[in-house]
Amino acid sequence: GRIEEDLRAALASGHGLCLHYQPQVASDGKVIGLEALVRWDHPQRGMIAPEQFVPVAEETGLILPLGEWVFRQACVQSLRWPGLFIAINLSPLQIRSNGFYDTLAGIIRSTGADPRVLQLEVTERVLLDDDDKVRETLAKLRKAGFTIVLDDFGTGYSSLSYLRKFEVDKIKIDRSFIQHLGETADSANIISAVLALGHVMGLEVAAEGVETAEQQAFLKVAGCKEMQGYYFSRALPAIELGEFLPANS
Ligand code: G
Ligand code: G
Ligand code: MN
Ligand code: NA
Repeated sequence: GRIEEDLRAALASGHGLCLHYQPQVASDGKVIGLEALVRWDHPQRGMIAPEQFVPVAEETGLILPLGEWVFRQACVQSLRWPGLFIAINLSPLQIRSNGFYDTLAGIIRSTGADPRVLQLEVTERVLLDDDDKVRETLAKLRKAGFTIVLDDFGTGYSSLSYLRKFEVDKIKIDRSFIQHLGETADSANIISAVLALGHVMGLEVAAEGVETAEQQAFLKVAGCKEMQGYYFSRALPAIELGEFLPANS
């Protein structure tokens, strides 16, 4: 279809795609990292959301060159923001693709980026098959210094067994739990329990989708040390991030 052809052209020319960055803050409000989120400024249709073209890219195989483009771009940008981590979303198809580790390692070498400031966000979807290849790839990436993050935590199936089978460093509590805070006691209880679980397992725990001062206050008291959401900032182009960055960057 049209989206496929146009995306192919955008990837070939390098025009139209860009990354926006959403700050992630510590409990004192200080920015500690940024999540890279891909955007596409289509020549005729204007800004297209990733929900519309990432699935097309996954169906057509274009997710591999798109994912490489995102990763390289984030690596280059990471060099300009020392002291901040950059989180990059990975499609399950990327992680299962042949040579994925070598592809990332090659981009790390050619850009000079430091894997220790790069966080790779994977969803439970990638872990569903429980295959050895995925497990090995993630373990290798972790050994190379990348931080592995389990994104949208709590929305998939049997999340808890993944924590045992796959080595991850960090979990990101899905925004649906944060959004329902204050409606019933359930969300608050689940969030508190996930924080406790993560912490006894030695994992970092982040909350996403924080939109209000009340949600931020609850999470802080509950011991959540990393937060992200519209309350702090939406995703912004790199040049608009100035006020969120440390003074020297
Ligand atoms: O801002 P938001 O609309 O950007 O993102 C919508 C969805 O698209 C999220 O689920 C997010 O994880 C996904 N997404 C954003 N950027 C990327 C990317 O670079 N690669 C992949 N695979 N998914 C992305
Ligand atoms: O799936 P992933 O967690 O990577 O999602 C990133 C998506 O979440 C992006 O679409 C981003 O725009 C969106 N997002 C970020 N902060 C908030 C928030 O506070 N509320 C809501 N509803 N969405 C958010
Ligand atoms: Mn994410
Ligand atoms: Na998420």
